[in-house]
Amino acid sequence: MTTLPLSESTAVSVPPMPRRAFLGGAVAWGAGALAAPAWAGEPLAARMPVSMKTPGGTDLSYGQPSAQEVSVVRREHQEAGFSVWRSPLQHQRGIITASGLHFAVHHSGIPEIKVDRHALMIHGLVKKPLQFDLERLQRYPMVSRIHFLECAGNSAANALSPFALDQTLGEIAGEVSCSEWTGVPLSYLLHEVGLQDTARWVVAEGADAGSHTRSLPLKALLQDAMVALYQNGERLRPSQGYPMRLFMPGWEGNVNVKWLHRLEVTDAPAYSKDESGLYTQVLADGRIERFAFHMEVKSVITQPSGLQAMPEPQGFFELAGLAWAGHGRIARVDVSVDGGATWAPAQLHGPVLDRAFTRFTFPWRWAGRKAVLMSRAIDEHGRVQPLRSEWKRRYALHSFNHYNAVQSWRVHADGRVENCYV
Ligand SMILES: Nc1nc2c(c(=O)[nH]1)N[C@H]1C(S)=C(S)[C@@H](COP(=O)(O)O)O[C@H]1N2
Ligand SMILES: [Mo]
Repeated sequence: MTTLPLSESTAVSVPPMPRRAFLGGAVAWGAGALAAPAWAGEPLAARMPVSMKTPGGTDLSYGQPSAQEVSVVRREHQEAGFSVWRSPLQHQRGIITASGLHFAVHHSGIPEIKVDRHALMIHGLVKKPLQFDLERLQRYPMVSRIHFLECAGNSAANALSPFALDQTLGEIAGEVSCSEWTGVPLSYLLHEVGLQDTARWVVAEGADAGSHTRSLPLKALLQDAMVALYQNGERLRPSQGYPMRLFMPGWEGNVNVKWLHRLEVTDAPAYSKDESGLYTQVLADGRIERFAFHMEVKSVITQPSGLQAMPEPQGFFELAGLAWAGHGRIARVDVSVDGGATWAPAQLHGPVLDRAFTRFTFPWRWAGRKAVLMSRAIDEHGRVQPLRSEWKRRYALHSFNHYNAVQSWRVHADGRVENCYV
């Protein structure tokens, strides 16, 4: 046996925190933040945590978050008979949403699907209709991609309510999440069934009680769609469409049909109930927008955010947030701490992925006075997140889908943080 030489014998120096984290000076920590601990001077043995004195407990066969994190949960809202579970984005750090916290929208509840009795049928303007059960799909080559998913109606209250509701970020804008999705590109399956010359659209239907149905243009599906089987490395959760869902990166949530069981290739849209009503919207000039699939460029400051409190009466605070865009990558996020009077670029943290959450931070020295925090994302094509007033000018008074306006947080002098309109 040979022993490896210890190579770490030279002095080690600690790299400094990034300069820009200090806003050109020393960090103004609040009083007490760096005070000496109460036990300073005690012998080491006296400070041994209780947990080191007895053997620990057992683990679970499927892991759970710490019991002390019970407040980090989705909350259900019933809306027009739909069940909407919003993700607590104010607790998310990093670009992947924990699967158990992924937002969910169920129009007719979660169907109980027996995987051995479920199959995806592809028929219509095809040469050879086929059925694909999970076992069969499993044998196709798969791709993995990290993408956000956002409900068209996310942030609807900010669009509709004449005054800003005093709620958490999750309650206001928690109908968006980001996961790694793994599945079979739809083009492989469409290749297998063969398309007829007149094929232009695909009508996707879910196996739930309301038979959730959307028509999608074939050309875009061939480029980007997958039949997703896995989310964050494990089989889809029932909430996300177990055992299979359609996934179309960057497009409004409702086209990502869960519990997918039928794709009918057609020459025209089906004009199904929801796509003729709910998922159309009235513009300010009275025209109606339909089949507006892409979700627009958007960002939110996650920390601090609605109903949170600043941890110190004043001092250094790193603002953190998430940005995403349905047309591609995030190019820049600007932050304002003075209600939009001045803006400065935030730091983007990699990886900056196509149609995925991108994390950003912004160093701020809070003076302990009233402030309004805002973030404005810009995508790689130069699309800029609008102000609320700009968004409202584009749409009719009662339109609420595709709301992507800048989210503003008022920080009160006492440290309370509250949703506000600018
Ligand atoms: N079959 C089926 N698919 C569905 C829905 C549904 O109710 N039934 N809801 C849609 C809506 S409105 C949204 S926003 C997304 C939400 O996906 P998630 O629940 O996985 O977050 O699923 C879509 N797919
Ligand atoms: Mo949705």
